[in-house]
Amino acid sequence: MLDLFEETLQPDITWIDHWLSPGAAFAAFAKLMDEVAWQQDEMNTPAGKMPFPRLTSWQGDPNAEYVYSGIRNVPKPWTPTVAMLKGQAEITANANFNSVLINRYRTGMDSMGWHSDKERELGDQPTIASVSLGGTRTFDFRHKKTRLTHTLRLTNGSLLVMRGRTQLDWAHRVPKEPKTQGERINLTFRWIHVREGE
Ligand SMILES: O=C(O)CCC(=O)C(=O)O
Ligand SMILES: [Mn+2]
Repeated sequence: MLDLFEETLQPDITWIDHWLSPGAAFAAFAKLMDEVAWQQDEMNTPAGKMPFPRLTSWQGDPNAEYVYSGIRNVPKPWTPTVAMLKGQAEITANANFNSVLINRYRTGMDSMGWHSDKERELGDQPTIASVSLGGTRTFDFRHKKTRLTHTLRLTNGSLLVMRGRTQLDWAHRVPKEPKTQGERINLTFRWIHVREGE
């Protein structure tokens, strides 16, 4: 039955352009470049360890631990600009967040491959608020069964809220765009369910 309604399939999202004014967005971008402890993490591939094609940092409440590449990680404490954006995102998304993954795309050759945010700690139907700052990048959704795709352009100061079945039914990515100039920072605010007694 699914394919009869293919053209109406939509991820459960809200995208707000100009969520921050251009001035506020560029000010936040400049502060984050400075205050975030950027890391160059590595992934395991059949060819050995490779650097991720982006810089990353996790911040959050001290108990909001997450498992990433099989390793249990404690997030770094909230820095002022990240805490300010978290408060604003919580109001707009009408949700609470205790953790954020911050990604820095240094050029159009930095990227994030197809994935969905489905770590066990997030639960089945997480609300995730994604703030974009700096250069505009393409963001693709692909339906897991039909392969139908939807494309957004995530602009400076925009907010994308993903909720409901979005992570269950859709994958998403930020593809490489060799012609794109300009750095971009993205923050995905999440709620990590704390595992008691482990
Ligand atoms: O950079 C983006 O817009 C997406 C980041 C993302 O998907 C993630 O952090 O899981
Ligand atoms: Mn994601």
